[in-house]
Amino acid sequence: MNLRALLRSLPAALITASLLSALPAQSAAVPDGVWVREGYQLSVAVDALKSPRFLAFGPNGTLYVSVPKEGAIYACTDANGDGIYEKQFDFVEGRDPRTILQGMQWHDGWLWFAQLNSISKARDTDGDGKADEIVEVLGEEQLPTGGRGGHSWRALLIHGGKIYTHVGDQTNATDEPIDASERKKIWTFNLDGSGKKLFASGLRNSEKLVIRPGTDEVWGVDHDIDELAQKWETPTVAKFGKPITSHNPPAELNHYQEGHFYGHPWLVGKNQPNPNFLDHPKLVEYASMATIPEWLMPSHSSANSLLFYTGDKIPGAHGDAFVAQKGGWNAAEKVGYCLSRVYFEDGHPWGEQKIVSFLKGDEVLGRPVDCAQAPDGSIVFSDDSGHKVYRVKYVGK
Ligand SMILES: [Ca+2]
Ligand SMILES: [Ca+2]
Ligand SMILES: [Ca+2]
Repeated sequence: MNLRALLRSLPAALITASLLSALPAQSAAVPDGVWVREGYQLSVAVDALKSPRFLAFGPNGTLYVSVPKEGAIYACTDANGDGIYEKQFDFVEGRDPRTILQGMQWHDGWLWFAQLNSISKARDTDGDGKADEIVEVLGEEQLPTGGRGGHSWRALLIHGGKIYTHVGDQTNATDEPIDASERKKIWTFNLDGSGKKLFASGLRNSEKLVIRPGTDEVWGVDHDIDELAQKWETPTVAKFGKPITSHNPPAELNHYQEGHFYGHPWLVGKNQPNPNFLDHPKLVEYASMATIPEWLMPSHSSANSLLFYTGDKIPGAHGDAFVAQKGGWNAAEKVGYCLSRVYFEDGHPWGEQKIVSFLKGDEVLGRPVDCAQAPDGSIVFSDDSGHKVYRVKYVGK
């Protein structure tokens, strides 16, 4: 543990962000055993953040990192452009950690950010780098929350004069009429918080929504269901383990379209019935309505976030997606724990390749949460178990 990490582990009352930022920058090392595809180089961009989650670049190249456990958004700057963000300070602070600060996007001079119970926008009007004007655009009474429970991360996307937001299923797979809950859906609002409208339904948990560049298409990755075959596996789990659940269902890359339904919880992957609902009276009706995923990823990879690459620093990658896969607990052999590249052609994915893997055999060396394209054409991604933001850069073979 380096000095910054040690300080971060102390109670907040004992240490301030300004003291941390006064320390000299250190280039922390990538853990031994992290695999990186040939041609790419991995380094630590920001070290010793407490479980960093989501990332957004500001118009001046400042990297904003949401740290829900501290109720803070850090601004991180890299003055000399070496990819090490040597200065970190609070841009927004003092939000209730229980409201899990999540999605962020810079739009029209404001950093928009989502919490479980609000969507707000913040800006710095006096140039000291800290937000001094914070406006709540949507409050708890207007937002689709549908009560507390699991999968409470709130996605946020601003595009085309609309706010897009989503909160996932409150349980693993809640069987209730489609209209019974505002969860498992994408909703849109006008930028002033008016005009609430249903956009899409049948999602399980899509923590980030993005626009495919040059289009108005909304895309996201959706977490797969846990314990899919528990009912059948439980009696023999000591002998056989979970041979069905370990490989099912797939994680999904979806193109979310207005008015469409995405199958959860009754259908998984490409309209495979969830075996727990084989007798559901509407199973086939739901299948006839459902839009299947554009791309499938390994079961329990916990594909958590994506970006579309618009740079020219990674050969052939313009228009491809990069996906942060946190990895899950439910597969017998660990899967995910990686950053992957999903190849696109004519607006559709056709292949996938790991770029960075944090699995060293069965050992987990990191859990990628969110990824973002840096202004210099490199990619940064957060690791909320290793408390770092990494940077991956194409250097050629
Ligand atoms: Ca630097
Ligand atoms: Ca300020
Ligand atoms: Ca689906």
